[in-house]
Amino acid sequence: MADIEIVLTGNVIASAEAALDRDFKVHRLLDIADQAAWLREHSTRIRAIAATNGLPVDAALIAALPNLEIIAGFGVGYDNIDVTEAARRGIIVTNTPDVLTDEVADLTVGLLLATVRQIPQADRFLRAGHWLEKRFPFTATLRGRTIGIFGLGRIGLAIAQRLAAFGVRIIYHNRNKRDDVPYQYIETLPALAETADVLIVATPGGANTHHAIDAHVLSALGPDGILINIGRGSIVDEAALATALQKGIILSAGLDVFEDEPRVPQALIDVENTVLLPHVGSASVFTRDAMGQLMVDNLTAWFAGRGPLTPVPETPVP
Ligand code: NAP
Ligand code: 8YV
Repeated sequence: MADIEIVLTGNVIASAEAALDRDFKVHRLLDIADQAAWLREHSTRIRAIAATNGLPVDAALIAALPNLEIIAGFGVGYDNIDVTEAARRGIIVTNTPDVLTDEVADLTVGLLLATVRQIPQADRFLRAGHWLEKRFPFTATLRGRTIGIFGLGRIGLAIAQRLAAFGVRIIYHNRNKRDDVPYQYIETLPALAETADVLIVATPGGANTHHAIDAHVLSALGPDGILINIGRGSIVDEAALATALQKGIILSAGLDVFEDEPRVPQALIDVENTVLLPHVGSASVFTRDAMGQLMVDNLTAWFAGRGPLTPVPETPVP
């Protein structure tokens, strides 16, 4: 299949780039200065896109590639891919579910503990020499908290299972109640925020969840409330969040994702009551290798006539 030509939209882990180079003729969009001119000349030869998260595969790019068969995403979230347009044209979209679930859930628990017990703030305090002068202030606690999970899917459930060991109460909201979990279902997101005092966001991004965490939800979470977002930045109204943190409408926030990555609003950086991570939920070598392997396996399976391994629900196997 080395003669099959594909486009790679950005950077993926080296092991995946090497596998793509071994199995396909890869054109790297980032290396092409005049992409429009390049697409006019080469578009008919491209049969697949290997799509890195964050860089859009929009309707225009899909339309520019008339012989496109499959878009293989590097990541479980695919809000960067115009999946409606792909489905309309009969193009398969794949993602990388399951192989990253545990890694992201581990990171979420770490981010929650770091936020509630102010671990990065305490580290900064010690490094600055302040311990020689005074003690670090007492922090909030996880004890007695109710954790509300917005998006009890693969990752949300793995977070819940980990947090169960901490002896906290867990409740959740999805569009659909699950019959296979022991956690209480809450009918609406505002009611989830009202009942919980930690709100963990683990839904996909995209139009359905855009700014779902708004001023109203933050107000419902309350002055002892903690927001943790590992879903997508677009789910949170960042301006409303900054105001809520500045005014004590909520206590603190731990964020791994932002609306305009890698740009982070200065207001979220300036406040002390945030823990901010550069979208590292799945970013271990082990897990990125597994994600890259699954992305490549989807492409090789498709071109070997075995169908895609992990198509997204919107573009099921024909
Ligand atoms: P998943 O298994 O599809 O779970 C998504 C959950 O969100 C489902 O339970 C779904 O339930 C719920 N949901 C979807 N839309 C909703 C809406 N509008 N309102 C309420 N609930 C909604 O996906 P996953 O594998 O757990 O991944 C979840 C997301 O995590 C990804 O899409 C990605 O954005 C993010 N992620 C982030 C990182 C990181 O590095 N920070 C890494 C991996 C993934 P219903 O369908 O019943 O609503
Ligand atoms: C990665 C992610 O950051 O899988 C996702 O949806 O957000 C993360 O695992 C991303 O996919 C890598 O670019």
